[in-house]
Amino acid sequence: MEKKPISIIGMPMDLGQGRRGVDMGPSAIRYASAQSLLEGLGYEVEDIGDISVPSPESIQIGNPKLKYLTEIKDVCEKLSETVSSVVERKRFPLVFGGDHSMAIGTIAGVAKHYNNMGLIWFDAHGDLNTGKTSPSGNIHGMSLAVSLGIGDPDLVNISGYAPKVRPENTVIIGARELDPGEKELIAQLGIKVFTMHEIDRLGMARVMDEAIGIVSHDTDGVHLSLDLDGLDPKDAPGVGTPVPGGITYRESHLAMEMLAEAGILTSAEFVEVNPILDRENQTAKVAVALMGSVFGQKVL
Ligand code: B3U
Ligand code: MN
Ligand code: MN
Repeated sequence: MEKKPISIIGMPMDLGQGRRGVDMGPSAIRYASAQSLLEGLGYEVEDIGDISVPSPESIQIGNPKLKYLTEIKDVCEKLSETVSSVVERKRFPLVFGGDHSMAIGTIAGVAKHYNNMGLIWFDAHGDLNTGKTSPSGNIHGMSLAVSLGIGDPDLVNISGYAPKVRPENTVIIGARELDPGEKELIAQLGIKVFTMHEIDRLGMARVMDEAIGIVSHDTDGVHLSLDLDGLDPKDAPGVGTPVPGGITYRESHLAMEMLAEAGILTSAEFVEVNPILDRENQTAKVAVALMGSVFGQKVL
């Protein structure tokens, strides 16, 4: 497989959720030696640094149903531009986060370069709320809906086009906590969701075969948005909203290895690493180990 040069971007964002610390995720992932691992696998890697994100102490929360909307829109526009310029330079954007509202920016930046982009949303949650259905007002629980063109127009129209992805090209893997409005949207849009039930019943290998089939059917690029809370909290404790009964370390590696074998990914982000809630940087280390598998690391 061709080893496309990689550009790392940090998104030290914590405005989209309720707990401080996830803004330090990019540092923790860098500290876990992401760049040297990828270089060891034979990639040319540049780190273009962090997008500048205001701290919540310096701004107002605004509308409680869409907390920090203005600032999240602004920083997602910046992230989108940076990600887009990486794609223009024929490099692979690899974004470290940061809360999952950042996916609005990452996806806005990549999807404009594809006619029909596939999307893998690896997460305990659906992130399919809107300002109307969200129980929290936290925008990290809305980022998939926004990318599908549903929600607040300021977010939906970031980078001047919408929607970014189509429901038939989207899969969710690892879901085990969905709000009523999210379930309605899944039924309405017909999004394929591999909940923990399907993972237990079919096994991760079959789930990934099916997921890869869906996101690569008639698409010309595939983005991986990996929320570390998709994993079981025993394996990835450093996340803001842990949900028991998640994807194991081994299953998640198999999923990443199968993506590497399929050779379909054109961009990726690893999000929701919260070093304050973590134990000895375990969750950032898991994120980096999974990146190794995504980029082709094998035992033999
Ligand atoms: N669905 C809930 C909780 C949540 C979403 N994403 C995360 N937590 N990480 C909400 O607030 O939208
Ligand atoms: Mn998420
Ligand atoms: Mn989640």
